[in-house]
Parts: sequence; C-alpha cells; structure tokens
Amino acid sequence: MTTASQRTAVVTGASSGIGAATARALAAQGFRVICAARRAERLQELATEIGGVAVTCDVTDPDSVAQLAAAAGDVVHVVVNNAGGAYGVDPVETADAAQWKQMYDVNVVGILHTTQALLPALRASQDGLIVNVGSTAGRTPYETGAGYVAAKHGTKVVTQTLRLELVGEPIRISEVAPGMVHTPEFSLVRFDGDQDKADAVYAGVPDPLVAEDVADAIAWIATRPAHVNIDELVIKPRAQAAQHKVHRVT
Ligand code: 8X3
Repeated sequence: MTTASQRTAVVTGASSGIGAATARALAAQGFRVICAARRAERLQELATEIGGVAVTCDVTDPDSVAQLAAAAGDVVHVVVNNAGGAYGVDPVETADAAQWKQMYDVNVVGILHTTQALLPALRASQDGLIVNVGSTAGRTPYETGAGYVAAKHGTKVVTQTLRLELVGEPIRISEVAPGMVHTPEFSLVRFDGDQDKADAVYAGVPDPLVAEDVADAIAWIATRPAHVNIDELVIKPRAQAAQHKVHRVT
C-alpha cells in the first residue's frame, strides 16, 4: 500500500543480483519500489515479496522506458540505473563489434533513456536522486575487457556530465562503482553461459563482495540528507587491492 509520505524509487535490472538486492534494501528503508527488468516472472516475485511494483522494461528501448516512467507516476525520488552487463572477454584485435555496441547500448544509452523519461518526476519530487551503477572497470582498463571498460567509462562520464548540467536543481547524481562482486549472472553472461570460466573469476578469492554489499551502499546514499551528494563510491572486497591485484588462496 502506498502512503502519502512514501518515497518512490525506480530500480532497473531488478530481476537479479545487485538490482534485486537494491530493490529489497530500498523497500526496507520504506521506499515504494518500482522494479524494472526484462524478465517479468522473476520481477513479479520480487515485487510481491517487497510490496513493490513490477514493470517489464528493456532500458535500451525508449518506448519501453516511457512505459516504465508512466507506471512510476508523476513523482519519483530515486532512480537506480543498475541495468547493465558485460558481453565477451576478448582482446581488441578479435573482439566482436556487435557485443561492444550491445554493451554501450545497455550501460550508457540505457541511462540516457531512463534519465530523459524520469527527470520530470525527479524534479517534481523536489529531492531527487539518480544512482548510476558503474564499475571499477570505469576507472582502470584491463586486458580483454576494453569493450566493457569503455562502456563503464561512459557510465561514469554521463554521471559526471549530468551533475554539471543539473546543478542548482533539487536532484543529486551519484555513481557506485563496484569491483569484484560475486553474483550468479554477471560473469556467466560475460562468458556466454560457461559456468567453469565464470567460477574461475572468483576462484580462491576469500570473500568477494555480494550483491547485498552494493545494495547497502546504494541505500546509504539514498538515505543521506538532501544536501549531501555522494559523487562516487568505489567499493571492492578487501581481497581486491586494485583491478589486477587480487588476493587468492590456493
Ligand atoms: C565488474 C567489475 O572487474 O569484472 O563491473 O570489470 S570487473
């Protein structure tokens, strides 16, 4: 049930991983959460669990995002642009251009669509917040990751630019940039369903982050006072000192 004082949050990519954990974390903070993702069934289960609203949405499709904005209503306080992903692990010399375009589409253009569709409702809240989920890949290049690294640098730059463009308005803009997060799908998707390769990413790492760690950070950002803008928050497991420097127990 929605109460007059309840704040509304939209979370994209909410069907699993960081998105689902963020929807739960924001609901626990009292938000009415609009859960958006492509997979309707999983989304509905989550929405039912947290008393939120499920909206099937593909952020790369502006018409679909317009429907999300209509479902969210005239006043939205928080938008978490979590939908994103990595496709492929290849050196530049042999990388697949279609995968690169797909990564740019979901990690960068998706944010363009949700921002354009939801800015009026964020303004109407008089205390809006956009949290874009970036990555340590948006800070440090690594071999075989250029397509994803470029896309996540794009996420960061869109976030920084939007903060410049909206200064003076009652809207905060943040980026959360996680490092190694062990979710069931991120690496599996990246390796096109190869579970062994996906598992190898986290092999021997004592405690990679889990989705709830990142969700906790996003919920913290969303519950700061209105004048406090967390520009960017890089979050890595203790075992990851840098992109290439990961402690593994063999
Ligand atoms: C995920 C972090 O290191 O796989 O965004 O690029 S990494």
